[in-house]
Amino acid sequence: MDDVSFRRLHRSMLLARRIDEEAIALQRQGVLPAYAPAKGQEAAQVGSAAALDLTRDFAFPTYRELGVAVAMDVDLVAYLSTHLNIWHGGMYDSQAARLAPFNAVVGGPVTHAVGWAMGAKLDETGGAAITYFGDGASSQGDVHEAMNFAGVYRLPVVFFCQNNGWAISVPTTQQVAGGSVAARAAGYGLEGVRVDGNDVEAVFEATRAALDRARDGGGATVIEAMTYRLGPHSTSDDPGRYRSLADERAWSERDPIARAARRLPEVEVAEAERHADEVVEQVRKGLLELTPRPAEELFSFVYREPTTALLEQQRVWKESLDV
Ligand SMILES: Cc1ncc(C[n+]2csc(CCOP(=O)(O)OP(=O)(O)O)c2C)c(N)n1
Ligand SMILES: [Mg+2]
Repeated sequence: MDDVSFRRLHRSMLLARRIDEEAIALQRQGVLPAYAPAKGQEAAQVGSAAALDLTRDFAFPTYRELGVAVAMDVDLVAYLSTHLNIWHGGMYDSQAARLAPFNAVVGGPVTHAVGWAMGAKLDETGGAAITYFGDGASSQGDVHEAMNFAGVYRLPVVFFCQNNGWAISVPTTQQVAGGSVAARAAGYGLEGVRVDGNDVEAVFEATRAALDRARDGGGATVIEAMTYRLGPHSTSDDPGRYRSLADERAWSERDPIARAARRLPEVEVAEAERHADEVVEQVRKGLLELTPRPAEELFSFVYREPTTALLEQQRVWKESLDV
């Protein structure tokens, strides 16, 4: 990888870390109702998303994909507005950003990505989907059905699992029988790859190869990025109740950002820090300035054409306002 590309990956990871810290601070200050920290997973998220071709690919994130949004250059105020709970989802244009609204249903984005990939194949767009999911999500029935479907129809999709060691308080060892998510790919006729999820360049290369293969009609790949969630599951969680500090410290030593920074001149790291500080300030200001949306929008954009049931709900809601 050339220096410019590597610098860009480091810059995105650092920005993701700083915004993540700011989001936690905003939650503690009562601005965001809740937040799911991504600390420690920046290499997996940024490395994979940076490999996308934004003119034709599409990403389907979970609730923990801030680094993906950063790497895809999504407007971060609009992205984080999802956590403010003032609208259906993030207030960015998903179609333009190539990033679906994030999905809090465990395993949910996986089926969406496979459906999108089916459409891309039928329409011959040449694009590929990437779907994010966790080690915990890999136990969901939906994920297995989606992988089988992708295998049967040879769909252009990359199943990107961030194995961060935990599904809230349940360790991977207690729910991934066989010890590997990537190994399951073989059963569905898919490629399976395990990668060091804290090595941003390795993640980028593995994802780029999988996307190329998908776009060339070679079928889907399961990538299992081995990483660690350094923070709590969410701002309501206390990891001290189920894991040791020694474990967290050991993984902190493998921090993906410090690791990337060691390959860069100090002056570039300082410049990336300065840039991150500037963006954090803008994002904080932007989020604080957001105001609630018109309540009527609760009914907009749910379906392309509203269903009879939805129109009926809207009517009842309007009536209740008149009382
Ligand atoms: C279908 C469904 N079941 C349960 C939950 C509650 N829940 C939220 S996150 C989570 C754990 C997910 O773990 P993993 O897939 O490893 O992702 P991570 O949170 O570690 O990124 C669970 C069980 C949910 N949101 N959706
Ligand atoms: Mg997990």
